[in-house]
Amino acid sequence: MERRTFMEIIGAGSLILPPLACGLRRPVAAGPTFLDGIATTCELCPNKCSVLAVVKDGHITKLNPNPDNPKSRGMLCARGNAAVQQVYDPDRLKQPLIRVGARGEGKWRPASWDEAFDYTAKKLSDIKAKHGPEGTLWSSTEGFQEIFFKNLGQAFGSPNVMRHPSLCLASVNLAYSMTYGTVPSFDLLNADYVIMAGANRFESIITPDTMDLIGGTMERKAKLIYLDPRFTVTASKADEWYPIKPGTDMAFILAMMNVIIAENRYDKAFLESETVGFEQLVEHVKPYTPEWAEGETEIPAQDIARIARAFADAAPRAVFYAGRRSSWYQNDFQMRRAQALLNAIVGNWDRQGGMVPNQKIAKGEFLVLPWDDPKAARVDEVEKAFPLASAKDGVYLPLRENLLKGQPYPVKGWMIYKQDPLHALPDQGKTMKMLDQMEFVGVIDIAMSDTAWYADVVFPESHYLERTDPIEVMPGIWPAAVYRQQVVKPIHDTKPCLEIAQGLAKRLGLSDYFDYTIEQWVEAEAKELPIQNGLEHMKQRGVVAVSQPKYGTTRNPVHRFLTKSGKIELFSDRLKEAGHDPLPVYTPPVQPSGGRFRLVLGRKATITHATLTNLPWLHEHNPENDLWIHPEPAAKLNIQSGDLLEVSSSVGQVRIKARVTQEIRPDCVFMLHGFGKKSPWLKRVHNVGAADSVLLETAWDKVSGNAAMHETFVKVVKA
Ligand SMILES: Nc1nc2c(c(=O)[nH]1)N[C@H]1C(S)=C(S)[C@@H](COP(=O)(O)OP(=O)(O)OC[C@H]3O[C@@H](n4cnc5c(=O)[nH]c(N)nc54)[C@H](O)[C@@H]3O)O[C@H]1N2
Ligand SMILES: Nc1nc2c(c(=O)[nH]1)N[C@H]1C(S)=C(S)[C@@H](COP(=O)(O)OP(=O)(O)OC[C@H]3O[C@@H](n4cnc5c(=O)[nH]c(N)nc54)[C@H](O)[C@@H]3O)O[C@H]1N2
Ligand code: SF4
Ligand SMILES: [Mo]
Repeated sequence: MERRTFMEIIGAGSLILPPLACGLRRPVAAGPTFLDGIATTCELCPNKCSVLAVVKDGHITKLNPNPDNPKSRGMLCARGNAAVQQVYDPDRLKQPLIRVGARGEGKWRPASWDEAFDYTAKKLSDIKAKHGPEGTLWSSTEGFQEIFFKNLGQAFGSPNVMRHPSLCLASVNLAYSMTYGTVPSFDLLNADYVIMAGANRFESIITPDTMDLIGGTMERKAKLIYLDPRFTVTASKADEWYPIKPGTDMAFILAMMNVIIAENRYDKAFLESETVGFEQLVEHVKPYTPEWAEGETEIPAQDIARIARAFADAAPRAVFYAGRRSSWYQNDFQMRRAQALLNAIVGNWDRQGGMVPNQKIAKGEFLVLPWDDPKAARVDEVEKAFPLASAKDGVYLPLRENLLKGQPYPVKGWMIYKQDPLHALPDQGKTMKMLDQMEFVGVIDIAMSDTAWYADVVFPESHYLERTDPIEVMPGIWPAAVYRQQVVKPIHDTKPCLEIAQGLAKRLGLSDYFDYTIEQWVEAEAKELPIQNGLEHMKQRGVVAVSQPKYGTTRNPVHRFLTKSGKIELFSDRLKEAGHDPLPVYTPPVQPSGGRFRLVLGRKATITHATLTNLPWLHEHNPENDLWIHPEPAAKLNIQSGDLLEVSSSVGQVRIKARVTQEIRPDCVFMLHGFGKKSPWLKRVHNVGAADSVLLETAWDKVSGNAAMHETFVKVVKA
């Protein structure tokens, strides 16, 4: 694609959506597709939008959005478009590599796949002989081939299969599960009143919420109230923006409940029939008045009271939106529980424009030979320390603490799939120590990430446009099953994760667990799709979806919520039994002292986490990160935009340029993720800007074990 065309598509600085999406206001029912291309599914972030890839003479020339998918609403964002460039990126991994110099020295020798498999299998077998299979850690982030990597770790016998949620959304998921027995979606397409607290939907894209919010606020005029210490793009599109004092959202929510209950604006019939613990909640929120909350949040009491009334009046078409990345504070679970309770008392559950339990699309499953359960307990001791958390996903930061102490047993091998722990975990120095104490580190990636740079063997996975992956069901109000099929043959010596797992399995004596092809796997899944000739349909269209959402499926007298009481639990006995507050109790956050600032994090529409900053089309939009600082403290510190700063926390120090802006509160600073790379192969961002993970301190939420990434205070001086 011509560069100019691409720039036209992504626009300049606006919300980054191609023209088709802007013209598309409603979910598209399955119908004829007027766009050409091979149907597949984007892998550049967790949304998995549907794509039609245009191929000319064996070369991908363009990616179009596929309007069949009601979840992606005919949208393909700037990152999704830039995937073309990723395939042909000269900086991508092109063949297996084995380290020859010291770790991090950057001396590699290209290896054949046989060599890379033999070498890795020998190392893993040696560790198993010495420490047992539990002496290995298998960590990964979501992706359609992640299942094969997890299966290999489990078949190997390790209990230490560690997924990403405890860096991302574990606390919000647990809060809604403990309350409703499930994690719902929010019907932004039909809501009349939306409150978002630090859910930066116009930059942190979640489908279909981002597109529905555009429809909602710009076309349908639904009210959007937005709380964020920063003036984000979402703030700029909101009806009201409040630069809330960080860490005080729970005070705002409790005060809203105080008003709604005191003024009898709650849904009495719903509370009586569907919930337990309302009497306790009534007593609990009495002290939390708007006047009290004003002192905590710095949001005027009259605004809190007015918003509470308007929210209750608009219900059930009113939502306090849950947010996605809930790795904020040490009381994150309880803050999200407070949101869940606020939604419950206005009765927006399972109603159009409210909070709706997710629907799914049926699909088949390929049955693999079962392996034995691991003999050892997990090294993160999740069952003991966080009995309510998801034991199968684990808790990453407590795991790192234990691992560094060698407790309860040593872990000496680390296999990593589609994850960059040096950037994804707070305190990069500590993660580096964790890498250092490993006898073996193997990374499966598409790029030479920083973690790959410190590995012993790097396995290049084929790009998503070069692979066929399992069919995945994306649950939601408009659920979809999506398919990723190979668009072009791998252009370098790369393999999909399944074949990497099979290569290792063969040498580890585990081949029986991987005795199938991706085609057989997909065929088994497609057989039970609710459509005729499922596989053929998927190859042609890439999507099976519902044309209309279902509301109210759980609003009937026989429905039981998947909680202990079978009802929505406002007061939670299970929390009490586990030693936690059964109703959310507010504790004021510790404030930065001694001229320090709270470091807050967030995203931009053209970056995914710590990646894509090296890709030319996107790099142009994000050449370097900088530190947002308010003009008042900047003046005191004699800092001007562009000045080089030294920013330090108790665990690290970075140099980064200043951006003096009123778009942030005076007590916070902010920087984007994805810069200050150690890997010289990411040449545009190698030593450019700074990595937030260097500064972030280790802290986690007490109930879920989710990382708490807004608890770090930093000192800022001119360099
Ligand atoms: N400091 C800080 N830490 C954070 C966050 C933050 O905002 N700031 N956000 C948190 C959140 S919400 C999340 S979800 C996590 C995400 O944490 P990570 O999953 O580590 O996120 P990414 O930076 O996207 O890194 C993914 C890696 O996968 C590689 N990759 C991409 N596509 C493929 C593929 O198809 N196959 C393979 N094998 N590899 C691929 C990329 O090159 C990259 O090295 O980070 C968490 N940690
Ligand atoms: N473009 C893009 N889109 C993405 C992703 C991506 O990497 N890039 N990643 C996807 C993933 S995995 C996730 S988890 C989601 C994350 O999406 P979100 O859940 O929206 O999270 P963040 O973008 O990290 O935004 C957090 C916001 O909270 C604000 N904030 C900080 N402290 C407080 C506070 O105390 N109170 C309030 N009210 N606000 C606060 C920050 O300033 C920031 O703007 O985005 C998804 N979508
Ligand atoms: S939001 Fe963008 S990057 Fe994420 S899946 Fe969709 S098109 Fe791809
Ligand atoms: Mo995330």
